[in-house]
Amino acid sequence: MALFVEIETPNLKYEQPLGLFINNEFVKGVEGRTFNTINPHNEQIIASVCEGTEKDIDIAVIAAREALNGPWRKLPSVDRGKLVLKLADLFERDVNVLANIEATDNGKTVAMAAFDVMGSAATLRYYGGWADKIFGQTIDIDENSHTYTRHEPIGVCGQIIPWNFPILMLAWKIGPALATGNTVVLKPAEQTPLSALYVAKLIVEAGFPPGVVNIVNGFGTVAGAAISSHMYIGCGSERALESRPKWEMLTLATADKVAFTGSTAVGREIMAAAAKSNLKKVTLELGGKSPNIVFPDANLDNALSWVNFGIYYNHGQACSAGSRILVHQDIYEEFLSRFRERAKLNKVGSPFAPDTFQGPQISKTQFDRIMRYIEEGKADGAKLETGGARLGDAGYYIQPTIFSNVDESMSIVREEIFGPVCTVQSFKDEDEAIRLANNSAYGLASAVHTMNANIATRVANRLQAGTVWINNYAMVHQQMPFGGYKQSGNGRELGAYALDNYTQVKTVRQYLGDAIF
Ligand code: TXE
Repeated sequence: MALFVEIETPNLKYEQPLGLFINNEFVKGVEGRTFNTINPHNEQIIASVCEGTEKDIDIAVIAAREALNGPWRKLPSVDRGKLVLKLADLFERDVNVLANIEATDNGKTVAMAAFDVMGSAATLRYYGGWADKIFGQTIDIDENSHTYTRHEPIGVCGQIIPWNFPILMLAWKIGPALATGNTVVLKPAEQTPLSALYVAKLIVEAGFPPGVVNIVNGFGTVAGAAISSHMYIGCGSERALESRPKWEMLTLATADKVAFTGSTAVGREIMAAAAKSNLKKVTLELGGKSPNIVFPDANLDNALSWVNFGIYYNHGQACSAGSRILVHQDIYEEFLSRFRERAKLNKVGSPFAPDTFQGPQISKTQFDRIMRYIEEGKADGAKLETGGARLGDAGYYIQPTIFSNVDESMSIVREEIFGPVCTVQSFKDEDEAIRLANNSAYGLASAVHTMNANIATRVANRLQAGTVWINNYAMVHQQMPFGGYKQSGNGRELGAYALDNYTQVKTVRQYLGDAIF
């Protein structure tokens, strides 16, 4: 098969790499397998890309290990930072191409995709700036001691990302990993393999040494599982290195990690695989069922806009989607009828039409899953306020959907639907709002809308969630840490906090006196 193909979108033509990206080269998989990626707008095949399997992961891990022990480790931190900054520049230069790839492969609008690309560039630039500002502490113990800490890279980092924000998740993952001196084996989601491969070209152009970033497309249960159970992302793979001398196996063995964004179910498997293999470090950014709370004194126009945006942006395919809307009983009826009208105004259609707000869902699997939840909601007795049906007969389009008359026994209230579907419930006071909001296995995000600063701060303090937005929703920024309470994961992405995910602390104590024993 060809390793490159020319792809034409409604706006431009570009050259799309199709291979696995290992050691700065595009290659075929060892087993020669390929898989198709589908355009969710028209259900047509866009391209056939190389599929990596266990053997390719092994090769990529060795490439990453050798880069780590070779040129990457020797590079001064300021030069490491320059490479990440250069990559950010290239993202911005190619924003148009990348946005067109995302719109075609993922189905999000070109405008939202461009926003993601610019956000990715900003993330890389933020972490590029950190590269030469990472240092430990000097610890005064006594006159005869010189004690200090070093914040060292963890090593080879496996990174497994989802399809809802393909390029943004890539930047969130590689930015802090590279800035802190790690090397990477990244597996994009099988639904959206294309933008990461284009980024691979930019990685070469930026001047990264071979092996620092490796990108292996493939399926979760094959390539993804090979990463999380890898003995050499961590230590000691017989399989990967059986032909190598023992001393080299030991040199190559350091404690590494896997970082994952995706479903809570797979997060559990990844943690178990890490535990069963070599206790590699694990960070997880998982699902959510985030509450969006509206008090009666809120600016209702603003609150409506944020509630609408909070659930329907990215077609409801956001881990932080505000899918449980809690409204004070005094404004419940008014809010619900205005929200219903507002949701109907959201333009659903082609990602390439300039006025589209909501594109198709990512895949047939996700489309079916969302429709199943809608049917379950109806069967459980929830009231369908608007939507609830497929739109058109080609592409995975679903109408913006609102359910009322729900309670916590229903799956549509408890489980992550990951589509343009939300529930609206009323509450009578602050305590009830908090009880409903926190009654979830998840704890990723939340929001409160009120003009009363005391209520806002009290509620923010009591919400069990990694992020609380006050009078806004989904405003994520590269400087703000993002991550989950409860079963929404562990570790924090973005901000200075993410540096901790990719460094380990070494303590060095030098004794300056004579022997004491
Ligand atoms: O996710 P998966 P899916 C949630 C959301 C959605 C549901 C299912 O609720 O409806 O998950 O989506 C890789 N070992 N989120 O099935 O399977 C897979 O190849 C290692 C929330 O698409 O979790 C892909 O790269 N890796 C979410 C990635 O995991 C495995 C974003 C995510 O896929 C693997 C996406 C395995 N055994 C879905 N199985 C968020 N937090 O934003 C799969 N993968």
